Amino acid sequence: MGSATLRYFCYGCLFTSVTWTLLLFIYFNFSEETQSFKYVPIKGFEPQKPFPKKFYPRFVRGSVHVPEPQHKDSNPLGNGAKNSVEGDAEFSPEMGMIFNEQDQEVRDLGYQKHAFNMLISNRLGYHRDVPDTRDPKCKEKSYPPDLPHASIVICFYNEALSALLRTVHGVLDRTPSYLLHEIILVDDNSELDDLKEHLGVYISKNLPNKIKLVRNEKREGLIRGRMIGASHATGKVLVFLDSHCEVNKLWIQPLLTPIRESRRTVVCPVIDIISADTLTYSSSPVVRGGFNWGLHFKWDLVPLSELEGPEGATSPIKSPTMAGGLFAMDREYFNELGQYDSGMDIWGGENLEISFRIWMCGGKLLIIPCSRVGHIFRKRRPYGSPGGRDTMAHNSLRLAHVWMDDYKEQYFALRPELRNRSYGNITDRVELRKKLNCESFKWYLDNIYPEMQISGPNAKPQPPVFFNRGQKRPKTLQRGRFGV
Ligand code: UD2
Ligand code: MN
Repeated sequence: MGSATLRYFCYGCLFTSVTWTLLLFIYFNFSEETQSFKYVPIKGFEPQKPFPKKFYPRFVRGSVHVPEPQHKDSNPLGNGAKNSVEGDAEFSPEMGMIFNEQDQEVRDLGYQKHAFNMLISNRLGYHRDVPDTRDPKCKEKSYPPDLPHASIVICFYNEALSALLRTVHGVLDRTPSYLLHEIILVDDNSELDDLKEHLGVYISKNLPNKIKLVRNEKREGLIRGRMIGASHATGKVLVFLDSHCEVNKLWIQPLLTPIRESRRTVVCPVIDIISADTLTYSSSPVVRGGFNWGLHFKWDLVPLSELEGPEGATSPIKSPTMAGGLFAMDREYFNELGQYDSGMDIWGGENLEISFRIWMCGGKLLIIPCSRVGHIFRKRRPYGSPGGRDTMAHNSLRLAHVWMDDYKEQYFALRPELRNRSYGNITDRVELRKKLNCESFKWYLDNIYPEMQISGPNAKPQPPVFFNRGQKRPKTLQRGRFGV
């Protein structure tokens, strides 16, 4: 009798635990929260499919808020999952999981306001290691000890606080202190609450004195914003970064070295890709900047002739244009060369304008393969311009009229509606071009960008261009990788 009771008791326990296991299994595998991940493209997983079952959560965690000051190795999930990655970037799927409504809200708000996954950005915190994406030969290079020190200028408008502070801490963590003269943050009159008092308090309480915050009283746009930042700078070299970047190992020494050799050399790092959906950091191929007659920036493969030197793929590469966001330049040279066109508004075109100006007025623009900086590539620009104006067209018109001589007709052939559009006063910029004794646009095309195809009556046969044979067309060569 006793043993039968014990047997039924054991069966009962077994039945209860099996039922609970089943119920929990169904809850975690088929709840709406976990299903929402199927829309998050994860590197290495097929899009539109849910995570493999083994990555589903086993228990529910609290929400993650934008963290308070963090030490280098802390992880806001508090679960031992690594923020850092060695070698190839691996995504920890837990980082993107939604455990409760608040997580869902942060994620939705992030996509809406910043066009990237703010939930993951917040969870990554302010410090993370990134994979060393440099060519192995870069590790054998050494740099002079007496490099000029740098002022880093970072303009931001309504940036996600975690992305902005990861940009700042990344610079602090991976730049030797003697080369970092200061970081100047220019708030372009952001409206988001946590960029107001909270950011000011965070900086004064937790960051060294060399981090300065300048607030614009009205929205200026990134072009005048950078000029304002540069006017506060006192370092020998200016380094401009977007507010959602992560610098890589030994990033600044290779940029400062060519500037030390020649103050008229302007340099850009290779821009690695930080995914907007997963925040994974991955390597970009070494490509160079070009443009098309619509005056859009584009990436081009590097001609073989540029790769044939003794240092091969690690030597600086001449680039006809820059992407715009990430570059370094001697500060006095920046001023001499006319800074930027202050008549340009909000976003667009300034990168081609400064590129043409550098080459046409006696400078040099190089991409430095051993310097790498990651940038969050969003699928759309998350902000507009006051009055919804097309600032890209306005800025492009200004640069076409100042720098492109008769070749501006190529632009108007594609954009006839802009031919009679007003573009403000360009007298100062035309005078600057004269004062600096700059070359013609034809000189630029013949000598710096002979690959540019000219359509219409000016067309002439193009010299053959040899690209790396068999090289797969890199993803970054697609148009529209920068903003929209
Ligand atoms: C690319 C460049 C960007 C700029 C732009 C053309 C890279 C990686 N990025 O677009 O630097 O050259 O092409 O103009 O090469 N910002 C302000 N005020 C504004 C608007 C933007 O401060 O009114 C800030 C913004 O927060 C960011 C930076 O300017 O830190 C660049 O803006 P973006 O990230 O929207 O530009 P992006 O990367 O699409
Ligand atoms: Mn950007």
